[in-house]
This record gives sequence, C-alpha cells and structure tokens, in this order.
Amino acid sequence: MSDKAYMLFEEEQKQRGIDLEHVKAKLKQFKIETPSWGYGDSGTRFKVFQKVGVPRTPFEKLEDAAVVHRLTGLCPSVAIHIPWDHVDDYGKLKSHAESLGLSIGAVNPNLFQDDDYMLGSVTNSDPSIRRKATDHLLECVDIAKETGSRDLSLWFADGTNYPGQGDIRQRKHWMLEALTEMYRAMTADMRMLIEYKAFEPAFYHTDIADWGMAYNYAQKLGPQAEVLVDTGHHLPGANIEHIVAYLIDEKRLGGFHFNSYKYADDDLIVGSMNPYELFLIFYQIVLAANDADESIRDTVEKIAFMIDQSHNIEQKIPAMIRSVLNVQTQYAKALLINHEEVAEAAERGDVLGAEDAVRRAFEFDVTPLLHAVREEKGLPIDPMKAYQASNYATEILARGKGGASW
Ligand code: PSV
Ligand code: MN
Ligand code: MN
Repeated sequence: MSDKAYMLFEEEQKQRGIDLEHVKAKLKQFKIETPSWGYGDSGTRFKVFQKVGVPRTPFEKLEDAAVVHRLTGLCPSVAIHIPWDHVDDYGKLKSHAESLGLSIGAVNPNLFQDDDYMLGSVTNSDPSIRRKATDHLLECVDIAKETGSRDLSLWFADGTNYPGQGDIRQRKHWMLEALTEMYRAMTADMRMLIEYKAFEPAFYHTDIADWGMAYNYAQKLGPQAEVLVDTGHHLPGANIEHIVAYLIDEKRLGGFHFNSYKYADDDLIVGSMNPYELFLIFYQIVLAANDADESIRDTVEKIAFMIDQSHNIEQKIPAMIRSVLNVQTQYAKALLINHEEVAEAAERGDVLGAEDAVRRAFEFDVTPLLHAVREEKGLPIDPMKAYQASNYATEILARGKGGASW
C-alpha cells in the first residue's frame, strides 16, 4: 500500500470530519486475547484431526501465540484452560510467557470433561460431585493468583436433556452457591466473567442459558462478577449488539469470546460469516467509549476482547492471525462512524439517513489505515504474508504429530 493510498484515505476521512490521529491511537492500543486451546488440535464430536506441528505442551502453545503477537501487535495475552494447560509450576508458565513478551490472561476452569459431570458439575444432585466441581473453581482462583491473571472466565456445560431430569430451580440455587464460594475466594482485583449458552451439550435446558441469567448471577454476586458474551452462544436471529449495549449500560459487560457461526456454536473464524454483525457490535462499543458518563467509559475500558475458536481443519497459527485481523478490521471501520451525523439524522426522524451514516463506515476499505498503523508500530504491514514468508511454519513441523488436543 502506497503513501498515496493513505493520503487519499486521510483526505476523504478529513472531509467527513473524522480525526484519523484519534482513530490510529485507538487502533494502536487495541488488544485481543487469544486462547491456548485455539493452537492445539481440536475437532468436532466426529473427529479430531491431528496436525503435524501442533504444540505439545502449554509452553509451546505460548510460543505459537507469541508469533501471532509479534506479527500483528494485537495479542499480548493468552487465556489458559485448566486442566488442559495443567503444569506443575504456574510461576514457570508465567515467566515463560513474559520471556516471550506475553502475559497469561483469563483462567478457564473445565467442568465438562470428567465422567462425574455427566449429569452436571456445580448443579449435580450428588453433593460430592458439586464439592469436586467447586473445588476446581477454587483451584482456578489459586492458579490465577500464580499467573497474575485478572479474569476467571466460566462456562458451564450443566443442563438437562429431558423434562424431569433435574430440578431446574434447585439447580439454580446450587449454581449460585458454587459461584458465591468462588467469588469470595477471589482477590479484590479479580473478575469473574460468567458465560452463557443457549444449548449444547444439554439440549433441553442449560443452567445458564442466556445473558439475562448470567446477568442475574452477576448482580447477586457483586461488582466483580460480569457477563461474558460469546458471539456463538445465541439462538439464531439474536440481536447481539443490543445485548452488548444493554450490558454496557448496566456496567456488567466483562468481555467477549469472539467466533463466527452459521448455525449454532460453530466456533468458526470470527468475522468469516457475519462481518457486519461484528461491526455493529463495535459500533455500540465505540459509542459507549465516547459516553459523557465516566463509569460507562470505564466499563468499556475494561472489556476483555478474547477469541474463542476451535480450528478443526485449518492451520492453527494462520487461523489465529486471520481471526485477530478480522476483529481489527471491523473495529477500524466502526471507528470511522460519524456519530454526529447519525445522531442528527435520528433526531430529524431520518431513518434511512441514520442507517446510511452507520453503514457507510462499514463500506470503507480500511487497508491503507491498517497498513499505516502497522508501519508506525514497526510491524509487518501484511502479517499473514509475513507469517507465510517466515520459517516458523516449517520449523514447528519438527514437533511431529500428536500435539495437545482437547
Ligand atoms: C463450549 O461452548 C465453549 O466453546 C465455550 O464457549 C467455552 O468458553 C469454551 O468452550 C472453552 O471452554
Ligand atoms: Mn466461549
Ligand atoms: Mn462455545
């Protein structure tokens, strides 16, 4: 991309009243957390395809994540999943991350893989299984202390497949009991991010099925509990950006798990199916970031933007690079919305004018802008090409097949 392309872009944006220096500053600060599990072998319930070169240990997962950060400048932290990322010494994992220019991000407990959890984890009617599950939550708080992680992100597979299988209200109480115990164990600077999901693996009822239930638990627990919006966890047709705006306004939007879906929780590359939806999510975020109310701005400041995907057939590192670049692109577009123009049109009841003012920002090609940002940060202007031109993809082949998988 030439300087000329950027100059033309700059001129056009200036004429629209957009302060590109502000836009660039925002883009330079933007961070996206990548998940350790996105670097390992993963699959569907039909098959986990084993790829050559996949990391064999949590340490190697961090090494791959560091490559993504080095090339994109976007991903300085990595979420971990316990016990998938179990190590004997979490201090060592933290130091390893630091030596790679990374930090350990959210700690994700795993309460869905043991046979014990078939009928539920913290909502199981067997008190010894509930105890085991809650102890795992507490263990994750201790791990977060060791890794210096601020966030604990919780997703529960708990639910039932048939009416009568469980007492829905009793399970609700058990859920709150476990969350309360965990909440009390957290330090003052930690946050509990509560994820919801409409269905799967449970197909009749899921104990935390939607944002309202997650929000209700967060409300009951206290200010350190917030809602985590996983974009793939909604029923078709859900207006995710509405949920986002609502939760920001309630100061309970803790973070995102970004991915794309066509049908349900497909965990495809974010922005690959529905880039406009992603843009509209960022529209709400950018709008709130400019709010006159400081507490709203503060909520936006603390949002954890995280990827949560499983790369079944695609190469893991390029898939992650593609993902974070897709997020960056939609954020960049949302930063080009002229909010005054939108507000003026809305004020005069000009529905089409308001919609046009929002959509027009989406239609810009932000390539010159992103190239300029990367150049100014000393990054490769095309991170994907830079990865393909590097030797890393070949070097990791020496790891062989049979890397870490879930
Ligand atoms: C399962 O739906 C899931 O994709 C959730 O989104 C979790 O966040 C993720 O797995 C990791 O446990
Ligand atoms: Mn998720
Ligand atoms: Mn999911």
